[in-house]
Amino acid sequence: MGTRVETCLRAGVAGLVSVLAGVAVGELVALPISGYASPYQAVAAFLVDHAPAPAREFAIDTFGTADKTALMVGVGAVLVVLAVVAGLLQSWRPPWGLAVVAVFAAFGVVAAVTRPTMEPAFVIPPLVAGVVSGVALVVLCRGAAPREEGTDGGWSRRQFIGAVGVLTAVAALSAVVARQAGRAGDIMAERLRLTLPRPTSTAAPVPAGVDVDVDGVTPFFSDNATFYRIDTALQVPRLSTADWRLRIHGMVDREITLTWDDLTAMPAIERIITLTCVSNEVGGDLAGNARWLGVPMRDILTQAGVRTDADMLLSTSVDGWTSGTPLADITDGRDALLAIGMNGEPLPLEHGYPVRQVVPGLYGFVSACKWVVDWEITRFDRARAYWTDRGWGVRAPIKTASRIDRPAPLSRQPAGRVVVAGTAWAQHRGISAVEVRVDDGPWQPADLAPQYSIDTWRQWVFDWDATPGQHTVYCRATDAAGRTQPEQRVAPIPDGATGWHSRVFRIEG
Ligand SMILES: Nc1nc2c(c(=O)[nH]1)N[C@H]1C(S)=C(S)[C@@H](COP(=O)(O)O)O[C@H]1N2
Ligand SMILES: [Mo]
Repeated sequence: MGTRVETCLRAGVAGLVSVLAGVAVGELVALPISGYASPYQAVAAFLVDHAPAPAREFAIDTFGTADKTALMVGVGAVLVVLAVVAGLLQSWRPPWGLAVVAVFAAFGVVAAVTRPTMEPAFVIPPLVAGVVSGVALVVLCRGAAPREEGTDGGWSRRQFIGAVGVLTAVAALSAVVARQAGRAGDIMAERLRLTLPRPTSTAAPVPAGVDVDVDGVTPFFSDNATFYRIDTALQVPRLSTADWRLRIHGMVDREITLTWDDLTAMPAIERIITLTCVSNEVGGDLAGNARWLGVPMRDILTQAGVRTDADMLLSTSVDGWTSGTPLADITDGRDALLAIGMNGEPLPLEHGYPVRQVVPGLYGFVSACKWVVDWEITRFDRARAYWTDRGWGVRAPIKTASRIDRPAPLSRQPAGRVVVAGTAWAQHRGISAVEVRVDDGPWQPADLAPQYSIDTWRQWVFDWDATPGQHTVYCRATDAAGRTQPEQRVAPIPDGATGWHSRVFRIEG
């Protein structure tokens, strides 16, 4: 090979691998900062924002829905050309190659700081990318000049190829890791962009007073951020709407597979439903109430045509967890939902994004499958679910529960009026009464907040005329069928705790 050609080749390759390694390391550094800190994406987004309208329209017309991919490829192509140019310049007119890299890094910084989602740390990845590219470029170009008779400094061909190999490995490894980990950020970004369908039936209006006007009572609505979370997932599944499928099979007339578009094309309803975990001890807080948006599960079962001898829905999540739900509880008219929205947003990732089940009246472990991807219509005498295999119950309707939320346990209160208040639930039956007992005294009725629906919890308040000394206060609820919580303490396993909740208070004299 002619020395001149080889020199050009070496310079170009030096520029290319230096810049690619720098960019890949920059992407890697962006990961822990934020899902929006990618300098590559920032540059692409910056170009979109600042492109003249005709150019943008041309791109959309030409590439259609592939315009984003086209943009990313385009940015990559420009980067490759500039990298080669930087290598050539740095070899013959140093430090002009370095200057090209510096300009490009500066552009990355500008793009990063003008993002609407900007955080100060966003400047770090493009700076790191610039430094890595620059150092690699200087070192590699110094070695790029082939060793000639009478000159010094250049590397042997073997040395040069070795250095290029190392940088290529750095670039490839960083790119792979960044891409894998970036998926998580992609799903979060997808969730933020997602628009949910409008419900064809909205939840009944929430009457004033469902939240009693007393501090320290669990609010009627639980926030998505603080909603209790229970699952076996070590790593929250990352399932995009594009990848989501629900396969419905087993004892059905027709096997069907729903996509996200199929599901969101079906009429969705919005309902307020209180979810509860069977693992609650007496007085436990593993319960939450949210406004859910979803497609009635029975509508989907109807599409598939359930055979009459089936009695169980075995649902499987993308990470392999299973729940077994009585088909009767899904088809009896209650609002069992294949949910896609929670409190006006797409489901949070930890709560089952993009699709989960919510069945009023049943504990979560037999009904509330998150990240659900598979429905097998089967029979209880043929199939078992995750927790059933580990000693928990098979059918588990939620047991009536009531809890004292305030005052705090063991708190000191002045004698006189002490407001005791809390929450009670008996989903899909409803709460008809809550009573309070002080020490060995008589049971006295508490005031109930309005009942939103039989599927939601209900707050209660009791005005206690407290006398000095230490007192134990008990509560118990009665469901709409007239059954009062039993005193007998039973552990959560296998199908839910029973017993009265109590708290001890010191009343000052
Ligand atoms: N995929 C999956 N779904 C699951 C679980 C799980 O471990 N994996 N746990 C269930 C249990 S025991 C409960 S109580 C509810 C809790 O739902 P949340 O975390 O949204 O409050 O999810 C149910 N759905
Ligand atoms: Mo649970």
